[in-house]
Amino acid sequence: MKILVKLIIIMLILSSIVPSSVLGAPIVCTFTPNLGGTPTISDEYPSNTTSNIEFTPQLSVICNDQDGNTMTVNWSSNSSGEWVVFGYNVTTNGTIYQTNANFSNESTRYYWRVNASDGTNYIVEEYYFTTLADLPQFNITFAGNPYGYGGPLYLPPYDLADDVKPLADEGYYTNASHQSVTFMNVTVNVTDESSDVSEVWLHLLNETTWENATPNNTGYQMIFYNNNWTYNVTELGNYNYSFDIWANDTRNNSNTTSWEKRVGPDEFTYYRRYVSFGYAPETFNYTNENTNFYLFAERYTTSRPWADGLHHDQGTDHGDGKDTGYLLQTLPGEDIENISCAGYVGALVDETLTINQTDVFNVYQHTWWNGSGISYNDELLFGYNSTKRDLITTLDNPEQTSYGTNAVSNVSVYLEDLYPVDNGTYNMHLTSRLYNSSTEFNVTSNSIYQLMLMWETYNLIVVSNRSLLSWFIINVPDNTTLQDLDSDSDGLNDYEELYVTFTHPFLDDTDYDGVSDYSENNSGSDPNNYTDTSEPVYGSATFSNPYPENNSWTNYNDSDINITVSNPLGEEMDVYFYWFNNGSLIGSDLSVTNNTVANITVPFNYEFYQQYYWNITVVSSSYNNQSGNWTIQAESEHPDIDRDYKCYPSDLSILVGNYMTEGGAPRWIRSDLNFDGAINPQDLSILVGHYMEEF
Ligand SMILES: [Ca+2]
Ligand SMILES: [Ca+2]
Ligand SMILES: [Ca+2]
Ligand SMILES: [Ca+2]
Repeated sequence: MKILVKLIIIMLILSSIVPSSVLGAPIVCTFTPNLGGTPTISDEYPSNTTSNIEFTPQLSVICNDQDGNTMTVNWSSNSSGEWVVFGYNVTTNGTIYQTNANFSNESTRYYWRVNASDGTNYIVEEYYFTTLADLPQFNITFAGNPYGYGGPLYLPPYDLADDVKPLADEGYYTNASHQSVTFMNVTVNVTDESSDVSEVWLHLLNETTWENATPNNTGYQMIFYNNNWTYNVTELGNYNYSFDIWANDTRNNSNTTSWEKRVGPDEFTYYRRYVSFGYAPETFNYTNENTNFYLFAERYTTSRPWADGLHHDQGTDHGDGKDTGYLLQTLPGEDIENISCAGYVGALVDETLTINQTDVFNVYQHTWWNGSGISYNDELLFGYNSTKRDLITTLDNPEQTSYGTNAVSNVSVYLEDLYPVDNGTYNMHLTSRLYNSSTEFNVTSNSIYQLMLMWETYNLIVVSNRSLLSWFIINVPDNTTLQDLDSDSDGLNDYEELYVTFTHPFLDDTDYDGVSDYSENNSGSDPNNYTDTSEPVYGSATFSNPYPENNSWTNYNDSDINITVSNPLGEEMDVYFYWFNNGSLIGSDLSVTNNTVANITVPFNYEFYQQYYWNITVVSSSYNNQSGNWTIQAESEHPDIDRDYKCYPSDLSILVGNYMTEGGAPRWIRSDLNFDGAINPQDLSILVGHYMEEF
């Protein structure tokens, strides 16, 4: 070092007194005068502020000195808690390198400095970078039944742009769905940026209890290939299930994720998904009423609480998110359910329905609507998606025939908070008709989500509440069958309701105005317009099949009186039984179902050969009908005896014969009877006399 310093001093002295051109070439090669230029530092790696840098990277910079002087370079970092030099270079112009063993933690920001000096001038540059996250990352690509047909229309939105809504694989479970099967298959893709994934486990949540939290439980199976782990979870009970995935990497870093639903593209808020197993599947059956569906709205917007509120992961809506609804098997209440859009609206069958494979051959539509650009005569497009990928095609080419194209009722009603039009009074129109499907279409518990009914027109509003009731019936039977049914016992048969009055065959007051469909139809008010009512016009309650039959003979101790009672409104009835002679009440049978038997018991035995007259009064909320009277004539204990009040020998033989066959109780053997084992004529007279005396 001392020799070098002396040499530099000598050179400096020489350079100050000798022109450089005089100096020999060997000296020029080893001596660079410092003319005041400052070193520069550039092209650092990792670039300042960058992220996802691998651990302990090789740091580098390019040092340049304007005068070409040799530079001394110090590298320092504060990774140990204070600024400490960790590297040293002596360099001429060019790239230099160092590493720092401390720069080895994941997701950590490291600051580093480079100080380059040419002996006179120096420069310091400070940088930072962030190491990569070395946690296993998850993508749950499937959770469902890979052998099941169907699945939700869309996958979870995750980080995709709002317009990109990929379709789910067949069998994918939508959130909160009910399944008849008792298993699920889960496939998850696990990646790790800097090391290999070593372990992946499924943790199952059964309602509120974590199960199978230890690896390799026999309750499920794990298959590994590439970066996809597939679990077959079997033998699940009738509960709500969810799950977590947990993974570890070879650096012993672990991470976990849950089966969740993201509630919006702009808000990183999630809630846990679940699926329910073991539900007994229903079969669509018109007479069970389980083919009836009512329209409900489900809001989903870009903001909470409605962001992606749909079970099937449609994602968020650009606008107010009122263009999709649900079809549920429950009646709506007073609140107006409305779906609306400038383009089209649709409604999906409830995901909680579990059904057997069912062919859909027609759908009956009864919807209240308003469209600013259409008239009553415009047909509303309507259809289903035969497979989820055919949804748009099917909508563009609805296969339908209709019973009518005119609105069958119109109601002017004030509605709040409607889109796209503001609050106001709307003329709502009712279209009610049957669509036949010419294309075979069947649904199962897992494809029920695909059954979507849609209308495509401009600025359409479709509403429903208990008075403006919008409903659908899947698989309406043929007309002959309908004509034999009055499912709601309102006096109109189901054919009349669907195709004549356009009322609900399972509701006796479709528009919920307090007057029955039958009565409105009879009196001329609109059974679909809750603002149009009239005084009820009732028919009469009717009675049939009185027992005992009128003017018939009956046994003295037959205490039963009954009669079949009916009324056209199908109401329950209280039936009172009276003795016609004096008007005294015999008894009553209350809350008798329409078209069934009302029954009482007479509290005494009839007198022989007397006539009794009785009648009934039928009372319900709509009826107070009194019958004429019927006659009961009481006869003897033995109805095959001639009833002329005289005893003939033939009667005696019948009497004795009956007596002898009645069971031979000891009481019949009187002490004055000379009973020697054979029946003599005097025995008969005693027997008959005894018989006659007994009453
Ligand atoms: Ca009816
Ligand atoms: Ca009805
Ligand atoms: Ca009514
Ligand atoms: Ca009405």
